[in-house]
Amino acid sequence: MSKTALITGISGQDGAYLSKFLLEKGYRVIGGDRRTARGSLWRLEELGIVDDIEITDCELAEFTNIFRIIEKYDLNEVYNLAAQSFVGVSFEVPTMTGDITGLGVCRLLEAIRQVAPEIKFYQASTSELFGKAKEFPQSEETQFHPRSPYAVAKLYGHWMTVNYRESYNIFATNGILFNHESPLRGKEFVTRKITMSFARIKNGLQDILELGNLEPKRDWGFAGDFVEAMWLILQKDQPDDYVIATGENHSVKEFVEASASCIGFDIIWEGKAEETVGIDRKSGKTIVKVNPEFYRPAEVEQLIGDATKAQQQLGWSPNMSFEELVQLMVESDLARVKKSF
Ligand code: NAP
Ligand code: F7E
Repeated sequence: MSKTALITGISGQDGAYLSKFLLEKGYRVIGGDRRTARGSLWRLEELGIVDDIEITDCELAEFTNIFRIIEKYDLNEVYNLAAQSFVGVSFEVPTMTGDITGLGVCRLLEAIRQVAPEIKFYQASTSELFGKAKEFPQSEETQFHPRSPYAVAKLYGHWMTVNYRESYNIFATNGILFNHESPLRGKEFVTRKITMSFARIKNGLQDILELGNLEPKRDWGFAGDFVEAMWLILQKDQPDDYVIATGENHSVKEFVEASASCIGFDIIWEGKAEETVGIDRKSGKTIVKVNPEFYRPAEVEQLIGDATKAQQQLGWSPNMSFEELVQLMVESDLARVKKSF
């Protein structure tokens, strides 16, 4: 018997990769998409799976809507990937972020508790919970210190998931995922902003890439690898929480340098901190400039994950290296830009 899964946030990066993964496993995939802001399903189109998914209205701000979905479908698994997921924006819309990214989790869990408590639930938790990290690398045992309205909202979602597991015996789990990127990453996130801007600069469509703080370090993996961990977490006999990470980190500056090198630029840096510019050695042109407008009110300086538990208990480890990821994203954006001519 094939299983049925609901994925909230179907239009996002992870929604696309997870759908593809589950469809290949023979799942019936119900994709939650919010009607109030229906945008494009371009990611599902790019993966060639848009016609294989049953799209349903799913607005995380609306309890009645969530309740109806849980009642309507005979679901085995729910993957809650929907969120206001952009950390930078969360400082501008803190209450909305709390409502969707935080309370939205409670609405889903409560609907599951009342309607179908046998459903297995996955919450998209995040390394941002570690924020001003207390130890390196971060594991399931590391204390949390969130540094943004987004992270605070995710902290609520994380603990509500634990609470519904402990209070009502629901199979509720958290995947504490470190940053994962891909050619399907939103352009507001720094990795895609870099690869798309360089592809445009290379083709004469843009002069300069403006960035914020170049020093923060992130543990960047490939989204296609990370969605497998989400599924593995729900296949265990007992519900639990897992850190999912590569165990290697790089600064934003290093991501810029690696992308530049893939595309044929050779960056030399001049100036310090907010005055920094990146000059292409070959053309002599300034192609990167720090703009303090992109700095955050509170920064997460450095994250690096310890995924030993996932490795030992789920048999999960990442396949794609940092260098391969950068190359994949650069090549994909170059191809997109060329196609647009
Ligand atoms: P994403 O591309 O930003 O996708 C977010 C999804 O949430 C989109 O489909 C969006 O729909 C939907 N959404 C936003 N507000 C909603 C609402 N009010 N009701 C229903 N749906 C709503 O994020 P992602 O990178 O795929 O990440 C998936 C999840 O993992 C998110 O919860 C994120 O916070 C979390 N996470 C991500 C990472 C990472 O590195 N990617 C790491 C750890 C955790 P629209 O298209 O309509 O906006
Ligand atoms: O920023 C710095 C920025 O927005 C990474 C989300 O998926 O991963 C993501 O959150 C770093 C930060 O991702 C720019 O200050 C510099 O230090 O790509 P980002 P994020 O904040 O790490 C976590 C795990 C999630 O859970 C989130 O949902 O890059 N940075 N200059 C910049 N960042 C952006 N976006 N734009 C810049 O121009």
